[in-house]
Amino acid sequence: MWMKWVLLLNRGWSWGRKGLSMEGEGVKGLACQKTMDGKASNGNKAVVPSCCLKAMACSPEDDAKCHSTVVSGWFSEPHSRSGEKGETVYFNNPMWPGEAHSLKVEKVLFKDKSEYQEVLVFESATYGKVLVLDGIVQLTEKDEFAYQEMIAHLPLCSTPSPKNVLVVGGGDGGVLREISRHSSVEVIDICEIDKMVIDVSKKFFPELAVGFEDPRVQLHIGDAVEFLRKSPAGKYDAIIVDSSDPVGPAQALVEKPFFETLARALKPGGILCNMAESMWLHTHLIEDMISICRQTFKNVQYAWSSVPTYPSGVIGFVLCSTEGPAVDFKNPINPIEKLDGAMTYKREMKFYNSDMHRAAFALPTFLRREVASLLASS
Ligand code: SPD
Repeated sequence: MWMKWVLLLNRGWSWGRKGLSMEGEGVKGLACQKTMDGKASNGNKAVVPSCCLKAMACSPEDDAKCHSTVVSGWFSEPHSRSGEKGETVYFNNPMWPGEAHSLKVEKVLFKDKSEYQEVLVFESATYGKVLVLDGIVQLTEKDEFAYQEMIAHLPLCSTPSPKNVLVVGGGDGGVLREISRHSSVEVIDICEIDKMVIDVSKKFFPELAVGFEDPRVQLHIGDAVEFLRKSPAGKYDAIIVDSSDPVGPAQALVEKPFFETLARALKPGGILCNMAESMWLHTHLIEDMISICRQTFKNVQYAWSSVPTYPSGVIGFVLCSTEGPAVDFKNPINPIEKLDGAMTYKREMKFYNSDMHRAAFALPTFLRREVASLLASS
């Protein structure tokens, strides 16, 4: 837990007398009594569940109640609970302070705590089944393909004939399903830390979990940092990091040592595609990722896609390539339309095509300026 707090501090979070606050973001004044040494103000060792940490619900009474994410028939992304008079009380989420994203719940289908996080599946009124980890929407049946298709094909269509591919995270199987469309691929390693996510996906999201049925898939359950340390250098043509947000189990996945390990595992000219949050909400996080990647990789680019059920309705990707044959990310060298049967393999593609690929790198002016200056300065 201490480690997590140190990492949060490194990314601009700070513990004040009243709790966790994000510099410049105006998230202050919550009644938290934890201190820098990880102790509660009464001197006892403080144990903060990761989802509570995310929700900044760190007063003892809120710790006890903050796991119920469905209140009055609605799921809300900042954790919520019933107040004393039956009213809905929302906690702030440090990843998107001051806003809430809600889906109407028809039925809760599954709720449990794994070793790493709280796992929730519910049937929503308008987005089909929804998978939620530690109170944060990971996918819905209605819009999952926008994310899975882009995070898989942006890298794989940017390299001539990918053979060895690694997925970090991605336990729902959706990214595997997309990689399977590429017949050049011989090995698809996946390293997912939480077996419960895989089991839940197999039970409730068969259209995604179908990805695990491909005989090229080799599943490794464990910590990706450890897995990569043991991987032979230069093994992969492409690595796709399909993680949850960088608080909780996915925290180490946005730190420099992790990117160095990824670069080591890639071939010369190998490609990394990393989930990179929202340009509207996480400019600092994106800037940090780009500067870290710039120190480690030869070529770094930012792309994005629309996903209605992610906060602010968009999600980004940082794409990098290692020293070696040059990669032109913006113009797919391995177009999906020319890969025999790829667009209809097992199920019709719904979002990605070569035009969407090129368009994904078109950045709004505020971000283009930011990215250009980061790439020029490092
Ligand atoms: N803010 C949510 C980001 C979730 C990214 N991972 C989604 C996993 C889908 N395979």
